[in-house]
Amino acid sequence: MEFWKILPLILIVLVSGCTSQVGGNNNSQTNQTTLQPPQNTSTQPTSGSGTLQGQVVSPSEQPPALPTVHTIDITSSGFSPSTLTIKSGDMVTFTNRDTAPHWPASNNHPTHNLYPEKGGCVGSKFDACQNIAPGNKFEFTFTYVGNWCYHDHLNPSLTGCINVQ
Ligand SMILES: [Cu+2]
Repeated sequence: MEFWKILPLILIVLVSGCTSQVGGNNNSQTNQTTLQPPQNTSTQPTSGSGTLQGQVVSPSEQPPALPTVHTIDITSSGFSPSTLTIKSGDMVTFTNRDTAPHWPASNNHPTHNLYPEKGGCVGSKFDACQNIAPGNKFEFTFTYVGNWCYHDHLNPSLTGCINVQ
């Protein structure tokens, strides 16, 4: 009779033992879960500072990425304006407003080698290298600092100068 009284106690001890083991596993998982948030917290400030650094870098890169476009009209009387001051990296668009073709090109005629950037059809790359028909444009970006004069290759008496600073 005493064994039947002790058996429930034994079962309770066994069950509580299993429960304590499961609880122990839960506690260990809880400890692991508790360790992760500090890692995430330490990661968030790092990504935040990275975003701040990106914001600091991009404004310093924007000014060179925004070149100014200047327009020079070509008429039968020549280039207008005939003298223009720009900054290095700016683009100049030569627009033919005449009824006849024109051909902007770096001085000096006919070698066209005053502007130092190579790669043109004759000398300098600052050269339309063809007739610009009425209404059409010739675009060129100036990167070399200096006073670069040019002419109309079809009528060399028409001249102008671009001062690149
Ligand atoms: Cu020429």
